This record gives sequence, C-alpha cells and structure tokens, in this order.
Amino acid sequence: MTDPAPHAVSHPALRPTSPEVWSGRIDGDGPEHRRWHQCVDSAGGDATASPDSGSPRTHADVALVGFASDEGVRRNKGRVGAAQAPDAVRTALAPLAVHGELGVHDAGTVEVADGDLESAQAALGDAVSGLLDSHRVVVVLGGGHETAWGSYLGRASSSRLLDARVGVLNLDAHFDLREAEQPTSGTPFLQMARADEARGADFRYHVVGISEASNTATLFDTADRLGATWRLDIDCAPAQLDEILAEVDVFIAGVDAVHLSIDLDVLPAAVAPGVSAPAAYGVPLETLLPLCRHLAASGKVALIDIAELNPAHDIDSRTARVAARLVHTLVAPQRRPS
Ligand SMILES: [Mn+2]
Repeated sequence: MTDPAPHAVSHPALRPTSPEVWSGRIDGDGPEHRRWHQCVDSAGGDATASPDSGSPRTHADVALVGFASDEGVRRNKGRVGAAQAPDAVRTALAPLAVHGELGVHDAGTVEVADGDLESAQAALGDAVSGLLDSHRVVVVLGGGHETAWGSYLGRASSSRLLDARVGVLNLDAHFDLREAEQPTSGTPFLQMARADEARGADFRYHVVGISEASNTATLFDTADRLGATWRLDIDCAPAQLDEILAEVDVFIAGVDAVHLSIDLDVLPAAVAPGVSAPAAYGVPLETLLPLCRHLAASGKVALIDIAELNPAHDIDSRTARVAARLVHTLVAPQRRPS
C-alpha cells in the first residue's frame, strides 16, 4: 500500500452537476410543495463557496460532492460501474418531498482520470475539507468504497475535525481492512487506521452488518488488533434494533463527531441489487433506516459516504432510490421526530 500522506499532485477539477439532474415536478413555490430539486444550489463546481451564496431559500447547511470512481472496485477485482453512481443518487433525490427548511449546496463531482485514483482521492479530500468548514454535514456520493479514503483526507485536514475525536461508523458487509499493494475499495479503513496512528489520533471503528462468510479470518484478526468493534448481519434483525442502537450510542458517546460510511452492499440483494458485490443475507432496511434516523438525531454526524452503488446492475433504480432515502433520512428534516 502507498504512503497514507496526501500526494503532491495536480488535482482534477470538480465537474459541475448538469442542471437536468436537479429537475422535476414543481407543484408550487411555497414550502408545502417543496422537493429536493427546489432546495439545491448547484451553481457549480466551487467547493469553497460561502454558505451565503448557497440556496436561495435558506442557508445551505448540507453539502453534496460526488466521487465518480470505480477504479478501487476494479483494483479489488469487483464488477465496475460505480463511477455512474453520483448522478444516479442525485436523480433519485431530486423529487423527494422536503418537510421543513433544507438548504443544499451541490459542489459537483470529482472524476478519476486515467486510473489515477490517488490524485482523485486527494482532490476529493480538498473538496471535503473546505465543505466541512462551511456546512453542518457533508455527503459524499461515491464511487466504490475507496471514496471513504478521500473523505478521510478531507476531514483530517479540515479546521473543524482536525483535532476532533472522530468515530468511523461503517454500515457494511465487509471490514474493508484489506492488506494490498495499492489502495482499492477494500482498503480504506486500514489506510485510516495507519494514517491515524501516524498522526497520533485514535482509530475508532465500528461496523454494522458484517458477513462472517464474506470476510476471512485474517480480516477478523486485523479488526481485533485495531480495536474495532462490529455486529454481524445475522444479528441485525429489526427485533434487535434496541441492542444495535444501544451499541451505537456507546460508540458515539466517546467521540465528538461521526464519519458515517454506508456501503450499500450492507443491504440484502433484493433491496440493493445495484451494487458491486450483492449480499446474500444483508441488513434489512427496517433496521438501517431507523438506525439512520437515530444517528441524525444525535447531531454528531458530520460526514457521510454513500458507496458502491452500481447503476449498471440496478433494477428500476431500486438501489439508487434506497440510497436517496437514506440520505434524505440522514440530512433532511423529519416530520416525526425520532
Ligand atoms: Mn465496503
């Protein structure tokens, strides 16, 4: 694996989101008719735009940035296609109804040029760093799970989270703690562990949804050695929600902020068919959605990754819609408080 320090490279620019992506039905201009596409400022490309120049409706307290990458998945020998995901999630978010005030700044999308994943991750880090300092929460729309390493680079260099105790909560069937010669979609959390060690920060890592059959004994040993905690997919039935929330509460009580990383392959393949590695078992949405509501109510979630959506294998945008519903639940106001 390469050195965890950010590379000295020329960064690919952010591609502004096409206006057609944030379009859709308009029932009226009043708050009672509000949908996501009416709350988004996608004037484009400028990740460091001041919040005041954001949404015309309200202060943009949520920032979106895309990471159009499947290079990590390709290197990890998975099925590629995740590079098309950021706009697929935006398209699924656009028509969702917003109940209350929501201001969203869409900073655009970082693309991977010529397989140069490391430069793109550094560029994502630069964008995330600036966005974190000017928004309540930053949502990174991946991309394979290599997205999470770019997010880490951003939070580790942001004024806001530089010295904060940040807990990484990963909703995933996999640990993604793989030892490899180069960074892939299977290595981001080992990269974080090493980078945290190098800068004298505690690596705090909790995973919900681990598939015992999809992680080797070596990966379980690595997780143990790093002091990680986890819950297996078979222990994530809706009836076990209270236990899951209690565990998560213990985890987040010990941190100042949460980096929530969601790998959509944590969901059953029937619910999330459009992923790089579909899950035979998976954590039901009836567990994941209340967990996300609970996390949103904690007020500690500062950074969110949505990873591994693969539109090429999706069915009726089913997986993109689930991804959008999770983002909506995490950052938009909810009529019924948790
Ligand atoms: Mn993953």
